[in-house]
Amino acid sequence: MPAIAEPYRIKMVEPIRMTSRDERETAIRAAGYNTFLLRSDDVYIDLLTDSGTSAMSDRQWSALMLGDEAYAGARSFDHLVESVQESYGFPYVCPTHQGRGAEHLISKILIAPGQHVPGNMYFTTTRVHQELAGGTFHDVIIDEAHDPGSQHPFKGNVDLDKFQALIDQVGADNIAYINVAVTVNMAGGQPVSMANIRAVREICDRHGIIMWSDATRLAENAWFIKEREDGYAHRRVAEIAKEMLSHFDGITMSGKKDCLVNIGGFLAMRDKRVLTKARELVVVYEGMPTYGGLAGRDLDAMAVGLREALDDDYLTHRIGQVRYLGERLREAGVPIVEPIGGHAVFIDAAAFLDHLSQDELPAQTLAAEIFLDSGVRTMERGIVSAGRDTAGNNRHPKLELVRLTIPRRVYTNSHMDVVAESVIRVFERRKDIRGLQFVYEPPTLRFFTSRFEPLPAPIEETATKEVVEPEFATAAP
Ligand code: PLI
Repeated sequence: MPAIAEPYRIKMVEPIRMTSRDERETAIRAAGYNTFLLRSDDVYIDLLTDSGTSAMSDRQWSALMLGDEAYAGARSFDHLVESVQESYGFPYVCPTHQGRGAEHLISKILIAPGQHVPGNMYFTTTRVHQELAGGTFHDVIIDEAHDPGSQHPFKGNVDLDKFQALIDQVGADNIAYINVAVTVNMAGGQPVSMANIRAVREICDRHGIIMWSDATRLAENAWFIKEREDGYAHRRVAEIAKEMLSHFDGITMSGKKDCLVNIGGFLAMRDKRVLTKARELVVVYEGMPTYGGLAGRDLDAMAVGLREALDDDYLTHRIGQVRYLGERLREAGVPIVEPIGGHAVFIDAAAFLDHLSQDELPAQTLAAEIFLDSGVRTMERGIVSAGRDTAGNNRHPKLELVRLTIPRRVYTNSHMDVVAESVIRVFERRKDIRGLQFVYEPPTLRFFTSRFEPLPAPIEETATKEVVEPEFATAAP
């Protein structure tokens, strides 16, 4: 495989700071061992998320300067609508401040309390909005998605039997809609095949079920179809993406990923009645229907970014960089989710720290340890992210992962080398790592703001310590 360089030149740089081990210890303690609560200035390489962290192009910065900041009827809105119509094929668009704003509105529009919402694995904010609207989420992803080692090329696929079984069980009328995410974030950035999308559409048509997509990473999904699905190798990603979206009634979009902007989102749909309802709600929760909580300049930057994200060369480099990091880790024996996904490398924290139980929070612990080692910030995607069920019990997801998420167009492969070396160092001393416990837990989306502390050392270890370091006892106040 020939080397692939960044398909862009760097025009502006942002300095980042290296820190000492002492500084990192102070920082992670102050953050309650939660990487979400670290200050960005204390982070060396930030792989917390690919959301809103992209570098914009010169064309996007130019578009920003042309933003129309009129309160109503801004031409920036027209630019976004034109871009969505041309690239995604939906006639109607309702902007929102970001993806979860769109999820909030569509959940309120489509879900009647007591209804069911199948989806190909949950996403945190999506499920919360479905539940707040009175819906019950059902995971209908294929079993392979829950197996970090499975090499299935489309681990994001909907399991058609599970979907049909749910219809048989609750009745099509009690299904608000099906939400198909492309790609599936929580499964490791895994794609859905075109054949699967078509098959889901057929079931929906047979039963009169509405079919929406969380299209947040649709460009990356389309690239995987080009790479892996028969008949698509010679098509442009932009065409594949449009074909994918042609099967859906509508999409929720977090522009912060595959529209290459730092803030923004929208709903796009075919049904004018849904647009009318979205417009009724958007004025209450977000802003006027032509800006939806965004500045005109944000709409313009998004209109340009969503086209750029569908470029074949950009995507080949983007997904190639994620793969570069993943392959370095795999070669060193670090357990990762395979195949390597589109936006991130996911470490299998349960296998990495196999001496910890899931209740000792292996992924949260590993994210804190990687930060301590090198200042690289990653994210927990396991028991902490899964939260509690409606009865208040901890959910125990099958996947207990740490996500190394690569921002778009931001880092080079030299950064990826630093990250790989750090993870490998932590892997080599993994047996010495102890777990964490909660000291503060908010009622919803707990991963954002929970605080933790290290679990106490086992009795025998404490006893040994007291013998070796007796001054501990005397130094105490
Ligand atoms: O962060 P928002 O509100 O713009 O988008 C919410 C959202 C919806 N769907 C999916 C698949 C997401 O990944 C997503 C946000 N993801 C974040 C913030 C992430 O770090 O992955």
